[in-house]
Amino acid sequence: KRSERTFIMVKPDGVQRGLVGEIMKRFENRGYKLVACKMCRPSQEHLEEHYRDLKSKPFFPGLITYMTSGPVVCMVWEGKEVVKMGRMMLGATNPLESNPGTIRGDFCIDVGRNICHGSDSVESGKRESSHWFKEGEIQEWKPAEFDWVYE
Ligand code: DAT
Ligand code: MG
Repeated sequence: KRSERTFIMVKPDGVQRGLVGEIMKRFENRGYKLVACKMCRPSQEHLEEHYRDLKSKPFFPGLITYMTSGPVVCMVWEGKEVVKMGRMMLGATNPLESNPGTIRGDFCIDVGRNICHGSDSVESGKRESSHWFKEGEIQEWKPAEFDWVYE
């Protein structure tokens, strides 16, 4: 259970608005472990593959334009139930339905500018982590606080 991984990305609007540190801080503070992190400017093809399940949606072209509009910050976080908790920490897809206290509920308004991405299942956590990171870019390490976070 502790080795579950989720792919979290700060979208171009989150980067432009200076929210990278804030988003990372919430996962760190919770006790989750950062195992990969980089800034990049993904291609249209790379994003179309990432969002392949949404290809038929009317908002797909706009989503790709938004996502290619600037650099993003990609991360992989590891820990107990991190996929489910990551989604909860992000908030609902539509920020207007996100509770205050969640990242989207605290920092954004429109669904097309919802500042962050998080994997929706353990399976997509795996798929997305290896879509965005090469094997050598994901680190295995034991945080000093590990035994103080987990019983
Ligand atoms: P999530 O990002 O919460 O996993 P999703 O995978 O269904 O949501 O959609 C991916 C992104 O696409 C989402 O973060 C914002 C955009 N999107 C989703 N539904 C939308 C809609 N109805 N109108 C505009 N953009 C939408
Ligand atoms: Mg999704």
